[in-house]
Amino acid sequence: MAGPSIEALETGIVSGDRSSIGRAITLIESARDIDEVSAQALLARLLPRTGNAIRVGITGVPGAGKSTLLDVLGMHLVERGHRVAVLAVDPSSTTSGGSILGDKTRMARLSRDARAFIRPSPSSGELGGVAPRTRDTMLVLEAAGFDVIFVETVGVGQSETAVHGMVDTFVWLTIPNAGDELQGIKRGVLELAEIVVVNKADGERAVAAERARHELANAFHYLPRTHRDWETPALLVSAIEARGVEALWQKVIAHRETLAASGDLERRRRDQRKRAMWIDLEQGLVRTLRAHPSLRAILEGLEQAVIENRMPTRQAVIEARSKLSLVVTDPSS
Ligand SMILES: Nc1nc2c(ncn2[C@@H]2O[C@H](COP(=O)(O)OP(=O)(O)OP(=O)(O)O)[C@@H](O)[C@H]2O)c(=O)[nH]1
Ligand SMILES: [Mg+2]
Repeated sequence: MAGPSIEALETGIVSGDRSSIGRAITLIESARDIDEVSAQALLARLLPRTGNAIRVGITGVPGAGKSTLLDVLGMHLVERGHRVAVLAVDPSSTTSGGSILGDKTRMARLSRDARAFIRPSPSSGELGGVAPRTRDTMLVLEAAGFDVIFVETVGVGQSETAVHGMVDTFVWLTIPNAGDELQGIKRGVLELAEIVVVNKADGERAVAAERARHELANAFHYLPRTHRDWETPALLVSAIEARGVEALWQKVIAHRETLAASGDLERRRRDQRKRAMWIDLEQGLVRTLRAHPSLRAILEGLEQAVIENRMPTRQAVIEARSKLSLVVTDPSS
């Protein structure tokens, strides 16, 4: 991408210039190697200015009201002096194509507010590529002075785990329904949820919402804790009527203080960085292997042998690894 130098971008970002932020995110999301190198050089310079935001993940089934809630919560916070960013992690956004429009219309007020920044999911498709880019984008926004960052994801596949791996507090949003509330929870979410929120507690649904909240609060009382000093609370909100929003924010702050008090906030972030590096490296290594000129043919041969059932799967893996170690010790082979 021809454009301003890394130094100029850095200066622009630090002063909060939106077009510099936009350019940096474009670099981060680019699939070109040369842009990747520039993006990482930029991040390396920005790193000392990162880490100051309150990072919150929010997940829930499609239509639970995540974007609507973030619009009111985001406005609530900017009106109290915060600068708020909302990032989306949506591994399916390339196929559905609806996420950008949805985000802009559901966050109608926040998306027009100069104190806020909304970024839909990068359209690189696979979650493996989306999560590291969202993480990097978060760092750019922190360097630009955004002090509250929300990461919204629809609860499909591994997206919750990916988001949990980049935030301080993980919020699970649900809506009242007739049956057993716990049946609506995916197993993995039980262990991750640090705050549970029942949305749409308004109109005819108000009673069912309170019942759902009560059931969930009970359940989380008996479930293993996410942290020894924290019992996952269950709250009621109505995003449409902007009710329960300050109470939710107070819980976010309380959770963060609980983590910080024991040193676990810093430990969590250190651990997140470590994991992010290894996950990214593992995926990157496989891509490198597949593209390697002399390994490619060997891997394709092994793959074919496995497909045709001429070779056990693990034997193919063992052979691939021994060929790899030859390449590593003698790169010219
Ligand atoms: N009655 C009521 N409706 C709500 C409330 N919050 C959201 N909705 C409605 O629920 C629908 C979905 O809201 P969104 O905010 O787009 O939900 P989402 O969870 O972001 O959806 P995806 O991004 O598609 O996963 C919209 O029609 C909203 O108007 C609420 O508090 N009460
Ligand atoms: Mg949404």
